[in-house]
Amino acid sequence: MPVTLQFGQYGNQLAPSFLQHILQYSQAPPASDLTAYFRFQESVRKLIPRSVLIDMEPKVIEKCLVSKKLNYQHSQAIWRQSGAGNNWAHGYKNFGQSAGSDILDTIRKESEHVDRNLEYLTFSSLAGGTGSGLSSYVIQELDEQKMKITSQCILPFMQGEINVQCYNSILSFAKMLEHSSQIIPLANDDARIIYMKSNPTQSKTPNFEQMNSVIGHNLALNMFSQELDFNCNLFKIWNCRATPSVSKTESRKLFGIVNTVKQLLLTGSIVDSQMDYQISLKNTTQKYCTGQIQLFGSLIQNPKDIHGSELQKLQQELKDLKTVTVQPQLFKMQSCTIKQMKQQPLENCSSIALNGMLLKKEFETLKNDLVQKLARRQFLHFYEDRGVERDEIVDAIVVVEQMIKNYDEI
Ligand SMILES: Nc1nc2c(ncn2[C@@H]2O[C@H](COP(=O)(O)OP(=O)(O)OP(=O)(O)O)[C@@H](O)[C@H]2O)c(=O)[nH]1
Ligand SMILES: [Mg+2]
Repeated sequence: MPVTLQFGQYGNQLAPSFLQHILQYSQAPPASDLTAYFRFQESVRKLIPRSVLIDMEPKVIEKCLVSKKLNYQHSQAIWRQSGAGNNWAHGYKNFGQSAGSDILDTIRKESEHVDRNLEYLTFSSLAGGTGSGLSSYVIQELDEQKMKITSQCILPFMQGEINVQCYNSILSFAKMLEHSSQIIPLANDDARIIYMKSNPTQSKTPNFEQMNSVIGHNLALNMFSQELDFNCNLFKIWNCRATPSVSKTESRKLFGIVNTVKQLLLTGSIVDSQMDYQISLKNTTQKYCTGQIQLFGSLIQNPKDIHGSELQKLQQELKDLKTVTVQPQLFKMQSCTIKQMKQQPLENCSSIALNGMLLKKEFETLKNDLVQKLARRQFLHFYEDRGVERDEIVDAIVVVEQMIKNYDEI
């Protein structure tokens, strides 16, 4: 049962969207057990999230606390008066030291409400200061207590966002690789693409709230009724996909969903519209360790239905994919489970969690940028001034390089 830890601006803006989608999908008939992410608090007679809200500036947390949508309690929140100014070292070293014990205390109190299978689900951005740095501190401490941690993080826009984003992202991600059991990275560029492709009439770029509704839907569909569980130290990275990619209520045919799932696997695409349908098993280059696919919908229950046979076809094809012998033999999936679900959060939909390195290009860009900046000692003093030495940064680069190599060698 996960306690949700919301770090920094991203964590405290995204987690409410995720939890609201969990509520919405869990209430689809037949109602599934809500207690994973929520608990009933007798004193207020309300369902409240099993969450801890952490930020070093007050603005975003105040918004969470006054919102009536999720009933967050003041006792679940820890904040200070000014943030970490996009500096991982400030979050990790300074705030870790000054606020760390208060934060761990609040986490401990929330955890006391969990009576079985205590674990943690963290939300943070990689590029900021508080979320990236302070979450590194906290997951390190929780790992020392042998806790299971799943970390969801957002990669920055690759163009022109924060000039030290390569430092913060690589330092923060390396800590996740070291201390979390599994990581669910998503990219802001991808969230923007999904939103824009799904809303072709809107010409303006989406704001964070709109992007968070895309991410919240995706994560909730993947996580409201299944546990991502691979438990392998070398391969910790899950890429979540959803079809439909945005939470629309329009009815879809299962036949279309099954085909879309197949093409999402073959292309590695993040969005289910305008995929490249030229890509087939013969010319794909995707490699996965494993995958977990859930198909939701009423039609699945009738095996005689034409859609039922489509489903069997997908199952057969996925089985074939595991032992595929086509040339060039590039597509690889060592194992994959497909679950058919009776719940119906939306009318026929699917969640797809793929253990693979689908964000390789983005991580390589961040890593190479950091290597170059470090060689010129550019921005290094921001980190050294706060007690993070060059060697610690080099170690983080090596950890991320090793992760990329592990996936290359599948
Ligand atoms: N998708 C999405 N990205 C966000 C949101 N808020 C911030 N980001 C991204 O997160 C990164 C900045 O990190 P923040 O979470 O704002 O930073 P913080 O943890 O509050 O840390 P400091 O403000 O530096 O103390 C950038 O890459 C932003 O694009 C959000 O609500 N949604
Ligand atoms: Mg902030």
